[in-house]
Amino acid sequence: MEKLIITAAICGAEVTKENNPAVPYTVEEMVREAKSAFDAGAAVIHVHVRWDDGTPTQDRERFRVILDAIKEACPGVILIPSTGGATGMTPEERLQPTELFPEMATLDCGTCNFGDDIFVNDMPTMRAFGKRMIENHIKPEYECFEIGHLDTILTMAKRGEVPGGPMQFNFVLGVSGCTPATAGNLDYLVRQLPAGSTWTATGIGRSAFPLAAIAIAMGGNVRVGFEDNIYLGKGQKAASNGELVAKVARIAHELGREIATPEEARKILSLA
Ligand code: KMH
Ligand code: ZN
Repeated sequence: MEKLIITAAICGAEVTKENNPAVPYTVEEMVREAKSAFDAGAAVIHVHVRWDDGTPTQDRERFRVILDAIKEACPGVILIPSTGGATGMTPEERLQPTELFPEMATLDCGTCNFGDDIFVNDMPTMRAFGKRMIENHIKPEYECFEIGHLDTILTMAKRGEVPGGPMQFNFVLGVSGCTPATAGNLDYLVRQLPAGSTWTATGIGRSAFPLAAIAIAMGGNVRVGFEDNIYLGKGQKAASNGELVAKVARIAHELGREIATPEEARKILSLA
C-alpha cells in the first residue's frame, strides 16, 4: 500500500470558538494550528480563512497572508485552499483564492443540504470553477458530499469541463442531510473511481475516527481537523488539530500504514 497522506482541515467556515476555544481565527492562531498538525504528521492543510472576529471570508488578500504564513512555518506542506467557503457566498467570492495560483484547491461536486442550509454548486458554478482551475493550472481536490456528486464530476471530466486525471477525490461523509459515513457508502464510491485516482475520506463528527480507520485499511487517505470534528474522544474536546492528526497517525501505526511526508504526498498526488 502507498503511504498514508493525512490532511488537516484546521478551521472550516462553520465551527467556532464557542464550540472549541482552540478553533483558529487570527493569522497567528492559523499558523499555530497548522504547525501542530504538520508536526503531528499532516502533509496537507485544507485552508479556510476567517477575519479576526471569526467571520468566514474568501478574501484573496486574507488568503495570501495566511497561506504565506503557513508555508513559512511548515516547509514543503501542501496547501489546499477552499473554494467552498461558507454556504450563501457567491461563486465569484468563493473563487478568490484561485487568483493566487495555489497548486491545489477544492472543487465541490454538487448542491446538497448542509445542516439547515443549502450548499449551492449548480452546473454553471461548477463549470466556472473547472474552467478557472484549468486556466490557472490548479489541481482540484474533488469534494463529494453525496454519492451522486461523484457521477456528476466524472461526467464533467469526460467532457473536459474540469481538470482530468489523475484525479484526487475527498469523500466527505456524515454531513447532516448528506450521505452517511458508512463503510458500505465509502466502498461504493471508491469502486466507481477511474484507474489512477487518489482519494481521501473525511468523516464528520463522531464518524471521524471510525471512517479514518476504514480508509486506512482500504488504502485511502484521511482528513481530520476542527472543520470536521472537534472531539478527540467521547466528551473530550481536542486541544489542537495536532491531537486529531496524532490520533490518526497512531491508528495508522497500529494498522501498519506508514505516514507520507509532504514530498512523498506530492508524488502520490502527481504534483511532483
Ligand atoms: N463550508 C462548506 C459549506 C470546501 O471547502 O470546498 C463547504 C466546504 C467545502 O467546506
Ligand atoms: Zn472545507
